[in-house]
Amino acid sequence: MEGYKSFLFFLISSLLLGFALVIFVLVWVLHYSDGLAWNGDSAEFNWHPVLIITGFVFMEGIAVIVYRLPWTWKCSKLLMKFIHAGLHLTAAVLVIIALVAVFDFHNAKKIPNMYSLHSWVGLVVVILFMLQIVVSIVVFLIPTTPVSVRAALMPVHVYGGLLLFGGVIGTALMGITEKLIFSLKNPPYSSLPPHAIFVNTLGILIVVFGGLIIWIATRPDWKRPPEPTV
Ligand code: ASC
Repeated sequence: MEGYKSFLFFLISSLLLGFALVIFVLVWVLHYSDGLAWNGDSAEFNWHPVLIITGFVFMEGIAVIVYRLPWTWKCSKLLMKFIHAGLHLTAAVLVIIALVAVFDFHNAKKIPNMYSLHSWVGLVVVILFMLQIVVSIVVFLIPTTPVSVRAALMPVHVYGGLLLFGGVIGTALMGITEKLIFSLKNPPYSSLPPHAIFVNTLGILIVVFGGLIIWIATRPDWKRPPEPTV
């Protein structure tokens, strides 16, 4: 593999950053906010950022680059497909729970649903993500799908996956911003209290994580070597 050391640097950086994202969101909700519970209150809302960042940012990021880990190249392509799909499906479950948490919290508090740009873009991303999963299982996992169809759809699958991953990151940044504006009143967000600095930093780390994952996923030299289609 060309540039193995550089690959390892990007991989280890993105793994460390991914874990840091999960720690940051947990510190945000457990230390700066009202913790985690399923009680129709702010602690229930807090599942939303925790599950989105764990599932839709970190787990998805790993799912995107899982074929590129050189020590998996001796594993069968089919096994790697199951791991790739399994990470996406697990992320999908976390995302659904994250959405239920936010709707349930809004309804309990009589807060309107689906008015913000965050919610509009987020819903489109979630719907397209679910569509990508269903289409990809049919096209790439069901053995009877002709190779010509797989080959035609592969660029759309790769582009769609990266577009969705970028969409998740943009949506997460909007969600973080609106949550800070809503929740920081005294002292306000504009006075930049430690809570705001901490969560702004989380937003920056999400962008850097996304940048690393997209870099790893788009280096042609780091692709899994081709083999007969499974
Ligand atoms: C697959 C698979 C590939 C591609 C290829 C078409 O399902 O394992 O390597 O699709 O056959 O691009």
